[in-house]
Amino acid sequence: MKRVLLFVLPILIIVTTVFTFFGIIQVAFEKERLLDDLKRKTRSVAESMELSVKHALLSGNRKDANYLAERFQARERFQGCVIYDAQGKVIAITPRFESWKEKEKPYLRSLIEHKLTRGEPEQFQELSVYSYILPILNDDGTTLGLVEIIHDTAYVFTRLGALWRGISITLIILVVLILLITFLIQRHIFVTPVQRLTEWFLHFQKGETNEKHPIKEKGVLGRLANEVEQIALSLRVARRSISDEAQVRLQKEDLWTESKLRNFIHAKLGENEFFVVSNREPYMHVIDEEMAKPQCVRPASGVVTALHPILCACGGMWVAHGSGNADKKFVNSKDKLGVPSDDILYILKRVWLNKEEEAGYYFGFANEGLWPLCHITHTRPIFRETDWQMYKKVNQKFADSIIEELPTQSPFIFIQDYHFTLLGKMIKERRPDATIALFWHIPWPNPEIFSICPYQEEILEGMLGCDLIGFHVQNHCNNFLDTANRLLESRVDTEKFSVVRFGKETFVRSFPISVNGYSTQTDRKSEPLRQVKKIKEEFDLQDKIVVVSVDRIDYTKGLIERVLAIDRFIEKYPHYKKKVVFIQLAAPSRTHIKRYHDLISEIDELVEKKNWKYLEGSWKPIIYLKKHFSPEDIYPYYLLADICIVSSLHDGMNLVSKEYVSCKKDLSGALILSQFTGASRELTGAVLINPYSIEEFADKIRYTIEMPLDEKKKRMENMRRQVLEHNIYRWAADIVNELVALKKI
Ligand code: ADQ
Repeated sequence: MKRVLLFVLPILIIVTTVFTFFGIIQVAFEKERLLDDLKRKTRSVAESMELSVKHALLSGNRKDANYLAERFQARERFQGCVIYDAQGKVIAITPRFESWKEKEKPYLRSLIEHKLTRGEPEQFQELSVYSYILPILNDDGTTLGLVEIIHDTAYVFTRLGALWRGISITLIILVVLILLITFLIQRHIFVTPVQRLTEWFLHFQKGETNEKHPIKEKGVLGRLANEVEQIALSLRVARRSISDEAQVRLQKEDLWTESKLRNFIHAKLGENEFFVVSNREPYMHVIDEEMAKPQCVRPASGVVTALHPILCACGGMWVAHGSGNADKKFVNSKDKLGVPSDDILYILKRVWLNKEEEAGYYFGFANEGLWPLCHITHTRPIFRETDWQMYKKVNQKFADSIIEELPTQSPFIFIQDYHFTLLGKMIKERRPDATIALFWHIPWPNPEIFSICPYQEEILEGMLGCDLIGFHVQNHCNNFLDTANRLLESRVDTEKFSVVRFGKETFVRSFPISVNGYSTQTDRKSEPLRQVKKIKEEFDLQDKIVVVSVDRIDYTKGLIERVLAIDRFIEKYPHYKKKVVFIQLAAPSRTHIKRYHDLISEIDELVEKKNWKYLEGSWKPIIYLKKHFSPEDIYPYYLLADICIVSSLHDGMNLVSKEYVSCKKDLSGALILSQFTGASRELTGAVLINPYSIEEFADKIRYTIEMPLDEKKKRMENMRRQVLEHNIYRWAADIVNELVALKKI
């Protein structure tokens, strides 16, 4: 409709202007004609009365004069007659014009004297009238008196009004006709053929043959369709051959690499497109307060760390919350952008949330409710009805945003984490052909703990809309199956590891997430070593044992326990004073939540207190670097760390431990790892700790420092093998493989 208007608007403007112009001319002519007509009529009435008035004046009979004037009272149109004597005095007047007498008429004397006629428009009360005065002459040429005929001119304007109405109605009819005809023409020559073409493309995309749905268009559009058909066919052939080649190459390579995953995805998914949905976006545009210009940053998030290399490998679309304060400046009209900006590999679609939505869905329900519910850290989950309503609304918003992107052929959607428990069901209801997997990046609690959630049923139902649910470790899978079994009317198949509800089956599997071999993230090999040197000089680390930790500031990561253990370690083994330095890289996160806000102050105070306690010269035990680092900035810290400590109180996997291990190509370094991380199941070469046991933790620090070099090497070798063989590409491939096997895409 917009296009029709755009096309027809200039025509309408021209037609209306021309019509109005001619209308004005026509009305002006008509006015002239009617007024002339009126004047003529008035004059002839006056002349027709001349003789009768002359007799009345000569006889001096007022009765006759009154009779003549009163005859006008009954006339249909508003008319009147006034008879004057030779002095200009009124001797008879039509009663409806009685007050006309009071009107000053300085011209009467001159008319009488010079025997002149006068015809002029006049005003009578609110009326416009035309007055015509004729002198009545005696036979000897002297003036006996005057007769005045007054005629209302209103009917002229009524006629003109009617004329305007007629012109306007004709114009409206004309405009409507032009619109209608244009609409029909454009429908016939443009919309219908394009609709037919679109339909044909849809059938073509689904691979339906040309005999069943031939191209009906002739002429230019027909030729266009033929060209597109050729291109589409070549694309399809190219894809098929890529997928065949991929199958062959897959069989040759052992270790999972970016290119192997790309081949694998092409081979397995063929033409099915790949979509990832997460709350956190892989790239944020933020305006730095100091620099005052937008910067592109990679958020500190395990989910982003894991998923980004996969999207780089196989393309597709990542749908996420646009949370950067300058994000809107970098998207196109469909809220999308290609990333990474210097070498575009996939599409990022940003979904916008207002403050209330973000507060209720993200900070409220997801991070004050589900996050503490799933992590056993003794932080009480908070469930507010308003947060839950916002959480549902935002899930629906994401569902709508994804559905409008889905292609006709069964797409593959990979949902991330506890922010989107309802998304699987919402998408499945509208696109049952979509294959949906959900990966749960945090732990899943046992049924007793989960049952405190007031919305347990809707959450489980939402998750079971997916075809596959993945957890890091088998224990979380078992907890989920127990939860579905106990809290929902469903059948759990313990052989197939699936949940069946109302005939819909959802498979539950463990897929331990990993990293992509962290060292490959920077191209210039000399740069990190230069950075290592710089950091060592800056913090005076030359002859020190360096222990590094890298975390988001979160109560699940055990930062407080770590500082207490460091304190105990120095207290118990004081000969390590000035010999060991603990570096903590800490990125503030979820700072709008009070618990996180308080935690930041608590850590600040504790670090300050402990550093003060042991301060000796320029040495202090803890170097606390509270900010967000880019992966390239973290890398040199991993390189220089003799030990890395991960002391989470509860963690789905923990990628920092795997990043550290994958950086240690020379097999140097050692890992102290909490037994409550998913990673502790795989990284058996780590020194395991219970972060709640400060005494044991402190001892394990000493134990690791004093561990013989050979043993350290062996342990590191063992952990590196595990991480390299089970890297992030393998993780993605395992999930896709499982889905293909389950769904037979
Ligand atoms: P997270 O809780 O975010 O992830 P984690 O797995 O340790 O935890 O990943 C954190 C990521 O952020 C790492 O890539 C790390 O390098 C980065 N990071 C940490 N501190 C940083 C800093 N100061 N500056 C910049 N970057 C920093 C969730 C679950 C985990 C699970 C992952 C992936 O809680 O259990 O391992 O998802 O599934």
